[in-house]
Formats: sequence, C-alpha cells, structure tokens
Amino acid sequence: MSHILYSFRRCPYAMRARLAIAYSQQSVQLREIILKEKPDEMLQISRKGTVPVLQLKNGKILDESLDIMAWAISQHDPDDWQTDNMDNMLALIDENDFEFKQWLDKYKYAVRFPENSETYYREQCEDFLVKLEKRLLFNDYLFLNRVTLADIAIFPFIRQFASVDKAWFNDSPYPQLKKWLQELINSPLFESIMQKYPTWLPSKEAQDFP
Ligand SMILES: N[C@@H](CCC(=O)N[C@@H](CS)C(=O)NCC(=O)O)C(=O)O
Repeated sequence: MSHILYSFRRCPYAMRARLAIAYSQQSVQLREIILKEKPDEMLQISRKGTVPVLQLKNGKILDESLDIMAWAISQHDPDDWQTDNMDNMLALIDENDFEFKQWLDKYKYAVRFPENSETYYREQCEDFLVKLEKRLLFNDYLFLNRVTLADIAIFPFIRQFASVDKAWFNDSPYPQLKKWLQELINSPLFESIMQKYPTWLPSKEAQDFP
C-alpha cells in the first residue's frame, strides 16, 4: 500500500505538490487525471474536485497543495526549505494564491472577461511581479540566497504568467525575476516532475512517483 497522489501535470498547484514530494524523497503512486473527467475514486475522497489530492497510507486525505507541501517537508527537509520566516513566507504565498492568481486567470483567459482588456489584467498581475522583483534585488531567491518553500510554491504561477505572452515577458523590466524563474525552470528537480505521465485508469499498472 502506498500513498496516492491525484495530479494534473500542467496544474501549478499540482506542480508545487510534486516538487515538494520529489524534494523530500517521498514515494507515491501518481494518478494523472483529466480535469474534465475526474475519477470517482478521487471525488469520493475529496468532493471539491481540485488537484492535487494526496491520500496517505494511513487514510488521511490532504486536498490543498500547501498542506501536501507541508506534509512532505515535515517528512524530510534536506535543504531547509522551511525557515524561521514561515509567517512571512505564508503571507506571500497567500498573496500569490488569492490575489495574483485571480488576475492571472483573467489575463490568461482575457477573452472570457471582456469587461477589461488583456493589458489591464496584465497590469494588475504586475503589482505582484514588482513586489517579487524588489525582493530578488536583495537575495537570489525570494527570502534567502537559497531556495525556500516560498520560491517553490510561487514559481509555477509565474511560469504560467510568463507563457501567456512570452515576447512581452522577455522584454519586461523584471531582470531579477526572469533570472530567478529561469533557474527554477532549469533545475533538475523541476525537470524531474514535468515528465509526461499517462492518464490513470484503474485497470492500468500503478505509476510510481518520483
Ligand atoms: N486551493 C487548491 C487549488 C487547486 C486548484 O484549483 N486546482 C485546479 C487545477 S490547476 C483544479 O483542480 N481545478 C478544478 C477544475 O478545473 O475542474 C490547492 O491549493 O490545492
């Protein structure tokens, strides 16, 4: 019996969960799902229907990405992602999840929100980018000169932002942010969690992760 992770490869919340699981050297059985056809097995343990969901061996269900990250690093945290600045880190992650992400969705799907322009939505996103850029002027990463939980929790969303209009992002006035993002994207850890996984079917063989 193993822990079971329901995941969707391109979801930034699922990415941060897979990053923490791989980093902390936990092994799980990965069930890659399709958001439009969520398996009953997942909905039975978490009715809200979002990924990631982690079903622990002891039956406990974690269906918030940050809870999965916290569980993973509580098992093993070799490079001290958790620091004594946890409250500030969680506040920044909160801003990412509840403010930046709302604007990011509107920027990404601007045609669905015609009350404002794509440029307007991008400008709203930029408030958060400016904040990150300022932090990165002081340290190589958001809190320290090394990766912490905050970098890992946030960068999958900045990656998503960057891919909406790559040319704009490449020309944008955020040199530190671009360097930070590139380093995290190029890291072996990120590469390892972005391999393609076949969609899970109960009849198929289990997929070990990492
Ligand atoms: N607060 C949740 C958010 C997870 C979330 O919204 N995931 C998206 C995919 S990126 C999802 O599953 N959406 C449901 C759907 O699209 O049907 C977490 O941190 O785990």
